[in-house]
Amino acid sequence: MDLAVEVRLDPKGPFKRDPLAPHQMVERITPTRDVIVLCHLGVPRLDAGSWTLSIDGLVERPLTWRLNDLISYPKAEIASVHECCGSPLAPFEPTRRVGNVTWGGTRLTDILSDCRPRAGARYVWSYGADRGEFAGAALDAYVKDLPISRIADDVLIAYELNGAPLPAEHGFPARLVVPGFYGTNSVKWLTRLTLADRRASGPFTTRWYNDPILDGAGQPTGETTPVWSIAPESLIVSPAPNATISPAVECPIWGWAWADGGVRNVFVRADDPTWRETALEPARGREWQRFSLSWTPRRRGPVVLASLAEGNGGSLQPTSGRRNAVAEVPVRVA
Ligand SMILES: Nc1nc2c(c(=O)[nH]1)N[C@H]1C(S)=C(S)[C@@H](COP(=O)(O)O)O[C@H]1N2
Ligand SMILES: [Mo]
Repeated sequence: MDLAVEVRLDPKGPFKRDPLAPHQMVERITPTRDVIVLCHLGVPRLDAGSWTLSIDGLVERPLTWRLNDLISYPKAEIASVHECCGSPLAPFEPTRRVGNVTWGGTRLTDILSDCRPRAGARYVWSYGADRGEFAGAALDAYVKDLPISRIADDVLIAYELNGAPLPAEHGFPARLVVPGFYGTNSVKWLTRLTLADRRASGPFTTRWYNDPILDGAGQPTGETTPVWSIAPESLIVSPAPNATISPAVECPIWGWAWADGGVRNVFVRADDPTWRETALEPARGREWQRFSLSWTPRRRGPVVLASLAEGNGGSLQPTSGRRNAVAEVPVRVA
């Protein structure tokens, strides 16, 4: 019989930290105190000495690691955009809960190869130690999944955020990090991974976090797609909303853009309807990319600035109706 160890949650119930406003996102690496926090069920307080991570399911050799075992593997460091896709109950609402952080940890491929995955394994299910109630559903654990093909890249079991041990609210002592996927997939307080031939069956992988696929006319096709890859997105850091800009003087407009797979163009709209191409730095790993444009306002009055990213695959940020919709920044030329 399993000895059910009671997990202490503090707080018990949903807990979050709101992101910086876009005009405050001036740093390339978001300081830990400003990184978004999203906990659906509460914050488990886990003891590093007794924490374990088990891998089971479609493997030749199920294994369990303690934190010291995990740390003894070569440490990988990855800087990556970290973005919440917003509430699963309002999946199309843009929230811009985003930052760019560095993670340190053990590559999932390194520990997984010790378990010798079986040929039929197609998905990795990941379990968090948190449990409780979400939107009326009672949950034994927070469970997500990802396609096994993804982990060849850079999926980590992270034990560091921005060079320091993970704070409790970010998943202490260790969490999954799936760079390029929305934050919801990066399971915190990770205790178990199961290799399977199908997607996980819990509400966070079936009922929520599946977007309807729309047809060319924007009508639902009846099909859904998992909320995995981060869609192209951008935001203007400067100027700030409601700034006053001098006419006929050069005004630098700059911001960040990102997407799973990187961004190849960012366009900015200022005081005429054209989308102007900006100077965009090349993608560096999975970090967000800086874009800039020098704009000289030609007329006085209110102007609404906006930026639009184009992913490397060619898909454009939509102007409205989706979580990655174009954001507008109203300013005044005077
Ligand atoms: N175990 C567990 N992992 C979780 C969550 C959770 O509620 N429980 N929330 C997810 C969501 S929705 C997001 S956006 C990210 C946020 O990570 P952060 O709080 O470290 O920024 O964690 C994900 N991992
Ligand atoms: Mo999230």
